[in-house]
Amino acid sequence: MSSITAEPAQAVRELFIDGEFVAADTGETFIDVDPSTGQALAEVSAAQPSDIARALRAARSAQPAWAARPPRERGQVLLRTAEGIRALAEELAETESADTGKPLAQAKADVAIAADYFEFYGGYADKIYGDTIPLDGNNFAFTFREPVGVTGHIIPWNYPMQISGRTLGASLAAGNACVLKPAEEAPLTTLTLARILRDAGAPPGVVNVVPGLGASAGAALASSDEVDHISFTGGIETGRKVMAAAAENLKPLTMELGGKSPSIVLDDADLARAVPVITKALVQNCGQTCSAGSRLIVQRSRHEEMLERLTESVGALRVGPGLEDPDMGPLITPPQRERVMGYIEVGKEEGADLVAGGGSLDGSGNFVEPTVFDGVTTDMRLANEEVFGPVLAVLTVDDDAEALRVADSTDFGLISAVWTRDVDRAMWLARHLQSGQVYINSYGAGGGVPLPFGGYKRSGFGREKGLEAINEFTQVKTVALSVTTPDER
Ligand code: TXE
Repeated sequence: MSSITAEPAQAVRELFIDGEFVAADTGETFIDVDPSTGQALAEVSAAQPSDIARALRAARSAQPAWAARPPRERGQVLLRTAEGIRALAEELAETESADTGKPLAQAKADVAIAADYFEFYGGYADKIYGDTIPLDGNNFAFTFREPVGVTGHIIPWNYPMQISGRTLGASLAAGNACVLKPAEEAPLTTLTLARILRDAGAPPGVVNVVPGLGASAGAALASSDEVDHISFTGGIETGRKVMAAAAENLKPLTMELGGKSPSIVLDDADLARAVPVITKALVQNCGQTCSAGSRLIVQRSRHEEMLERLTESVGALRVGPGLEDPDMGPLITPPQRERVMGYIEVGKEEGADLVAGGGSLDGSGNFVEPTVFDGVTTDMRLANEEVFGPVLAVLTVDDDAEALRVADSTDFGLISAVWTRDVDRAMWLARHLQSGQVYINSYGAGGGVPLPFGGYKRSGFGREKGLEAINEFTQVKTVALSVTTPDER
C-alpha cells in the first residue's frame, strides 16, 4: 500500500517542482474561482517563465535515472499512484467537483478513471517492446522504443484528473520526466496528484506540476527548447499558438482540440436505449467535453418520436451546484456562459427552432439550461462550431448516405455514434466516418482508458489513451547487425 503524507494546510497552493511545493519565483498568485458560486476557492501560485525553466531543468536531470530504472519498477510507482488516488478518492472528487462545477457523481467517476489510467500504464511499463525485422541470413534488425526525454503537458479545465491520468500515465510508463501545466480555472486536483505521485515513489523532478496563466506559464512551456514533446488539450486558437511556438524549436506535439461530435440515429434504432445516452453525451460536464455529443442526425421517419423523447429527457434534468450532485452543473466561467448564450442567439438568428431550454439561470454561478435546437442545417454556425456548452443541434436526413455526408460536413472529427440494429449499416458508417472513434449503440465506453483517442481533421492529431499513447511518448531506434558466417571468419 502507498502511504499518503499529509501536506501542511497551505494558505496558497504552491507549485510542485523537483519534489517540493514551492512558491513562484516572483511570489505571484492567482485566484481560482468556484464556478457554482462565483466565489474564490483557492489562491494558487502562478508559475512564471523562470519557474517553468526550473521545472524543465529538474525534469531533465531526473529523467535519465528514471528511464534507467527497471521498467517493472517504474510500473510499480504508477500502480501505487493508482492506489493512492483511490485512497483519496472522496477528497479528490469533492475538490474536482468544486473546482470544475461538475456534479459530484461525475467527479467521482473521473477520479476512478484517473486511477485506472495509472493502473493501465503501470501494468504496461515493462511491456513496451520493439520489433524484429527480417532481412537476410547475415543481417538482423530490431527496434527499441526509447523515451523522448522531457514531456510537457498543457491541459484544460474540463477534466483535470482524467486528462492528467492519461497523459502522465503513458509518458511516465515510457520513461519520460514530465512538466504538467494545468488550466488556471481548475488546477487543484493536479497538485494533490503530484503529492500522490511523490508518495508513490516518483523521484524528485520526474513529475512537476506548474499551475499558471496560459499566456505566461503555458507559452513558456510551449516555446521552450528544453521540452522534447508537447501534449496539448484545449481549444483550436490556443492550439495554433502552441504549435507555432513548438515549431520554432521543431518539437513534436500531440494535439487534442475538441469536436462537433454527431450521434446518428437511423430509422431502426432503439430509441429507449439511445435517448438517455444522447442526453448524457450532451450535458456531461455541462457540455464542456471535447467529445460532447453536440449534433444529433436523425432519420426523418423517427424524427418526431425522437424529438418528443429527447425534449422530455432534457426537460427532466436538474441543474445546480456541482457538490449538490445535480444532473448538470454550471459552465466554468462567466465568459464561457456568455459564449454559450451567444451561440443560443446565433441559433435563433439563423432560423433554427428552439425546442428546449435556451435560457440562463439566476444566481451567482454560471448556469445555463440544457438546450435543443431542431431544424438545423449544415450551413448554420450551430452545425459547425464547437459551442462547449449543453446545446444540441438536431439535423434531419433521409438515408444512410446523407447521414454520412452530414456527419462529415464539419471541420472536426473526434468521435461519432451510430444507433441502429443493423450491423451492415453500422459497419458501413463506422468504416466511412471521418472520426477518431466510432461508437455503435453506445457513447464513450466508460472513460475509454484502453481505447486510442484523438482527432481526424481539426480535432487534432496523435493519439492518447490506450497503448497508442505509448507511441507518442517514445521514439524508435532501429539497430541493424551484420554477422559473418563460419565460412567468412
Ligand atoms: O481553452 P485553452 P479555453 C475549447 C472550447 C472552449 C475554447 C476556449 O471550445 O470554449 O476552447 O477555452 C493553456 N500558450 N476547448 O480558453 O485556451 C491554458 O492555460 C500555451 C476544448 O479555456 O485552449 C490551459 O492550460 N498554453 C478543449 C490550456 O491551454 C496556453 C478543452 C487550454 O486552454 C496559452 C478546453 C498559450 N498562449 C477548451 N493560452 C478540449 N479539447 O477538450 C492558454 N493556454
